[in-house]
Amino acid sequence: MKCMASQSPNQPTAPKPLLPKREDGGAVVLERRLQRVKPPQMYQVVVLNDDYTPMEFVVLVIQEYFNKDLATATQIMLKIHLDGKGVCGVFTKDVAATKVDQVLGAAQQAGHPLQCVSEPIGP
Ligand code: TYC
Repeated sequence: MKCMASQSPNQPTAPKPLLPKREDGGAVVLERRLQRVKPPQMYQVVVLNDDYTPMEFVVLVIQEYFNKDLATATQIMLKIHLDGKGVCGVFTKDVAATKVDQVLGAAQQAGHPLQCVSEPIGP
């Protein structure tokens, strides 16, 4: 039988430790890492005032596509009516584009000139 110089042939060997011995006294080193992902550009969906679309229709649209309750939708509609425009929600680019399409589609189908756009927000 071949054997290594340091070990005698019939000597039982000590069981191998399951974990390697730590020589750092259990110290934990926290590394500061650069953040690698930035939040996506967000877009606000803005509904515009006009002289012809009925208030009730605007309230329904805001409830339906922006998940607002009646009171909130009414407040937003009145703000649009008084200020000329109002933000109905803030979304990622694709979702905002879909909301604009849905509002314009509903307005067109009902024969109203309601306008809606999406705008990037933030610095
Ligand atoms: N100005 C409209 C009216 O008096 C109501 C209205 C509100 C229209 C909001 C569009 O986005 C709008 N009938």
